[in-house]
Amino acid sequence: MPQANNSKLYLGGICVLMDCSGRARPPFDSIIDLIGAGVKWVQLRDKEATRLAVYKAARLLKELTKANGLTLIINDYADIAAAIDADGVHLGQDDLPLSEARKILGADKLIGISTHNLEQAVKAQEDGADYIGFGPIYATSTKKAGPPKGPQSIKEIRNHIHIPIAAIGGINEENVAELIEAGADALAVASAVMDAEDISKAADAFVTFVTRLKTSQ
Ligand code: 3NM
Repeated sequence: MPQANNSKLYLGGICVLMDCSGRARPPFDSIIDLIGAGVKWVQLRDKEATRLAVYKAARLLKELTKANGLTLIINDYADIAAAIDADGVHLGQDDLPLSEARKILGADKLIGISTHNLEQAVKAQEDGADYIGFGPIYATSTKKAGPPKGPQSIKEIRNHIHIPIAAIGGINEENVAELIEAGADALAVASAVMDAEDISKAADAFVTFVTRLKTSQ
């Protein structure tokens, strides 16, 4: 089971991006379903809400994730992650440099970085990231993320990266198997879960499927 080098937190399986940007459901609507389905890692991502709204949502999620043993990562905002004592922050290439986020969060918190090519992935690892996101693997409408790189890209990245790799972008139940086969530790998923009519059912299917794939590896 992949773990961050500085903690015992779980960094494998599926990471559900609780992406609230443009989605009608508030995060509290879905977190109970995700917990019930056995999801162990969530990331709060809202590119549209005010920082105050993100902070308030994060504070509530913290209570629920802590009580149920989930890893909670806050997208973009190291200060909010620190304020609510989240497990860590996920940074993009245009966010605060990792070294600055580390000053805010300290050595024990997780810092993940979105990467889109080998150079960025290696740099994130050298800078002390605890995991990388790598994508987009497939076409996605959740983010303007450039052309899809395909599952083969995970194989190439895996040869150079020893920290956990979360594949991201257009992931659904049909393509998880080839990504795990290619060497992804985790699958970061937004729309396939958050846009599902039944979040609980969609998340449960992912968890069951990914657990089966991982244990048969
Ligand atoms: N980052 P969905 S792709 C947030 O390539 C994000 O870094 C990406 O959403 C990257 O599962 C992406 O709906 C969107 O495709 C993921």
